Amino acid sequence: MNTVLFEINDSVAFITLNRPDKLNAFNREMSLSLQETLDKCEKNSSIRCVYITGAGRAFSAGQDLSQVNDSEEFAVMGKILSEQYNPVVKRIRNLSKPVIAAVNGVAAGAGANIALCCDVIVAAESASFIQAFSKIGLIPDSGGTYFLPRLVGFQKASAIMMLGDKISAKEADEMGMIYKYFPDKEFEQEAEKIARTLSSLPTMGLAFTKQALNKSLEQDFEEQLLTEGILQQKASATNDFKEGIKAFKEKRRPNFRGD
Ligand code: T3D
Repeated sequence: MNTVLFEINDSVAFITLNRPDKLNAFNREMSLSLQETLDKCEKNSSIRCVYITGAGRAFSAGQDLSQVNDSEEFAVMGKILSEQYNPVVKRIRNLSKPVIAAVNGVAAGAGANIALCCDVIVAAESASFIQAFSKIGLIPDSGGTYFLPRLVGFQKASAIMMLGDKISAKEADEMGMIYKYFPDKEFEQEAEKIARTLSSLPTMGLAFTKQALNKSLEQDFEEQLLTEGILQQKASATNDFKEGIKAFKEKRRPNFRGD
């Protein structure tokens, strides 16, 4: 069975974490397969949005704990992070296309933090987010200590990570952890609609927006203004910018092609 399913529909790449009997917990194969799949998305210029979800009732329960047996295996965790999780979150942040996390069910541990590094995070009403690490004596990883305080503020992040609370989609929405949540019945349709909208926008402009946002996490105001200037110049050299201006003047909807 493929641990990661991949399908291109129009210009959206649908990636499904596929170990439903383990709540899509990550083993090495699934992490490496996800990395390869994200590389395919980067290389394929027909893909203009990437959609990540989980098979079955979960988004992902994080590291597969059934494969962690003793203290010897825990000793190699640094390696697991550098080979299995960090490359995934780095690929998502550096991908030159928007990535939407469609959190269909529980997202725990690294599963939660992989969702939290995506560009747009939407959830089904019954989904939840759990920083499960403290329950097993670990620290939050996969970029969680970077993104969560920036999303919800230092205090909320600190408490959520230490207590390992189960955060409902509604709570996650209210505290700014996610973009939106939808009733379960409408979730898939609504999440896909957002993905299709993203895929119809000026892809290069969105890539530059993503670069600017990445920089904003580490730069001061003056540096950020410089970055905006450089990236705006690049955006203004795209065909989609020309099309955007032309369509505005002709009072019609723009037809962006992503170049
Ligand atoms: O270097 C490193 O390795 C460090 C990397 C760390 C990254 C991490 O992600 S650490 C955190 C790992 N994840 C967890 O601690 C979460 C563990 N799971 C849970 O807390 C709960 O399962 C959930 C809250 C996610 C869901 O609860 P619930 O009640 O809906 O389902 P359940 O009954 O607990 O689980 C259903 C099945 O999935 C069950 O299997 P069974 O009994 O039906 O055969 C359960 O064992 C399995 N499962 C759930 N999570 C995992 C898992 N199997 C393996 N690994 C899991 N993480």
